[in-house]
Amino acid sequence: MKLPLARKILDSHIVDGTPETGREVGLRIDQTLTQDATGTMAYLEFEAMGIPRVKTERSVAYIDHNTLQSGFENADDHRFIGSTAKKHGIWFSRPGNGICHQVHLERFGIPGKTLIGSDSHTPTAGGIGMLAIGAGGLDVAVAMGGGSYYITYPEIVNVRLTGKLNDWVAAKDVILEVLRILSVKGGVGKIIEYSGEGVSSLSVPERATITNMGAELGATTSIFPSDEVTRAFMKAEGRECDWIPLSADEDAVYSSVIDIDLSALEPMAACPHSPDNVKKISEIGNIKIDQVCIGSCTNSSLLDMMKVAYILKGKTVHPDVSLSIAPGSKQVLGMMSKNGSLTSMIESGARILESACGPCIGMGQSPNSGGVSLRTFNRNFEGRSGTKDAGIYLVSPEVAAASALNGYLTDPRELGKMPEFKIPELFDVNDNMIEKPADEKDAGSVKILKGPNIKSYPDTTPVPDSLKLNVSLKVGDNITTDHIMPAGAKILPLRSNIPAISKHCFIACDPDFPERAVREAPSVIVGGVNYGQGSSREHAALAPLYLGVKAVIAKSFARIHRANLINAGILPLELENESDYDILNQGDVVIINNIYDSLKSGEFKITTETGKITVMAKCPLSERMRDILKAGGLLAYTKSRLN
Ligand code: MIC
Ligand code: SF4
Repeated sequence: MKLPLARKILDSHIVDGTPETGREVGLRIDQTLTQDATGTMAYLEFEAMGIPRVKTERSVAYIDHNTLQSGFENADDHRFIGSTAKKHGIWFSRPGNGICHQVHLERFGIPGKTLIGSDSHTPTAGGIGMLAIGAGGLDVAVAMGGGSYYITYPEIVNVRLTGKLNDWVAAKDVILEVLRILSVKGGVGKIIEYSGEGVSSLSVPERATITNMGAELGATTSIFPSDEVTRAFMKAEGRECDWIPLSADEDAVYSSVIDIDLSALEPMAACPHSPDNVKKISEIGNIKIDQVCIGSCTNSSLLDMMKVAYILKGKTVHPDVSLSIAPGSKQVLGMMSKNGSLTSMIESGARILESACGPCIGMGQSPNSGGVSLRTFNRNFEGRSGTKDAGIYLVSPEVAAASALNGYLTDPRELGKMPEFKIPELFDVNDNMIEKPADEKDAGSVKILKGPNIKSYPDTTPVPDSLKLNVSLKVGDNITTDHIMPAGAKILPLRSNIPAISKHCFIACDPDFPERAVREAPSVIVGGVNYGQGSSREHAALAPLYLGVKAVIAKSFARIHRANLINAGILPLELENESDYDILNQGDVVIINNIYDSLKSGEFKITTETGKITVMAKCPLSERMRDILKAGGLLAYTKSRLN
């Protein structure tokens, strides 16, 4: 059979299971990455497994999310991660060095290798032909310890690109078009593989914008071939030796094909409050704006920054607009300062932020009440910016910069002909902010530095044979992990303290939930379609676990969150009949009997206490998943196997 590229990499890494769509397979993982907001928990889990040194080819710990230090917590977490990394064989990218995905692409990613990261935008590395997947922290901890990473063998969807982008139309518009076509749940169970003659016209950072935001499709990952463009990028990074050519077989067989003519695309925006609410700028019109934020792992490369600087040069940001810019890495920022881009930005009145996630995760720059903010980021979920009633539009850097000058949403094609932006053949490589781990012989003397806010992994219990549960919450469709476990400057410092962070669980939907859940424990949550979309944060499973949630009954689940629930020992039950959602209500009491038999058959019978209502739910589980649930979660399962 003629194979897609993703299949070639997947199949060469399978260590358990058979490559059939829908079946669970275990993959050998070559590289891992963590960021600080999920990393503390991942390293506590790694520590709990008692493995002295990582067994991967390369593991890297980044500090990029929790960089606002308004108390001791984040600084303590940075020191904990730095010392753990040093001891256990992990490379450490210090705060200030940049956003994990940008830096990983620059310095560590390798075509054809597998990478899992405790961040949903890990697929950014698919831009250089790496098979890069977002996962929960515990899955990353297991992979660091040499364990396999399990996924459902995905379908491979081919996006065939033809033509070439017109002036001022961007890679962001390509992924917005894919989101418009497929929606935020259209990628679940799929890998999106790009091919076609249009690929060669896209640079690596442009490809990475597309694979990055493929996370918003719910896809397992996205991938581009590794070609001469990839080679030039790796050479510019001084890593040509890591390059290999990779592509799909000619006439490879895909589960479906989407054709996109790059030359037919226009500048677009994802309107509030979902990344798939995509419209053309020309359709939305010249709405007045209050804020523009440029940066994030989606759009913070040197090319993006040079385009923005060109647009801003010699002009002033509109008086009604606050413009902030966060370059993606120290490498990008350094090169901008040398080529004058930074000067153009500063002189225009842009507020330059450190190279980190910043406003993307609500770490500062929350918009004014009811404000309209244009952002080059990847998520515009309600409230994520820190201002609940703000309207966030996701746009390209070109749209963002042109609009910041005008004070209203602007089609950048109004700027006329676009010059050619020449990216240097060699980048300024300086890894002075990446610390090597201690040699194995010296690792014993490295002390782990743990601050008082760092609490251990919560207790879990094996799933019992029957459960009587209060329905403590009922929510609607497309509930994001930002609803379940909000981020932002106030809550993020609690990521290493599950008892404290659980007090904020679901407060965006119902401020009384945390107290009620404790009072009514054990309990179950009822949800709609695509429950748990968005981030990989396992806190969206660990906080409910801590509050006594034993199961979630939903119409369907997002991939990473479903895995995180199972890893935490919580049952993810999918309604067989979506209309049964209407008959389950908050305040009901439900009984689930014969759970051990149901774990085997995958069929669960849920009855209300009165016996009047019975609904059926499915929960297809591999033998491994059943054992994880019976052990009380992946950590307990892994520990028992290591023993
Ligand atoms: C995000 O963009 O939502 C985050 C913050 O990067 C998350 C990880 C987290 O919650 O720490 C993600 O995408 O996985
Ligand atoms: Fe950071 Fe935002 Fe990227 Fe998440 S999406 S990794 S918060 S820049």
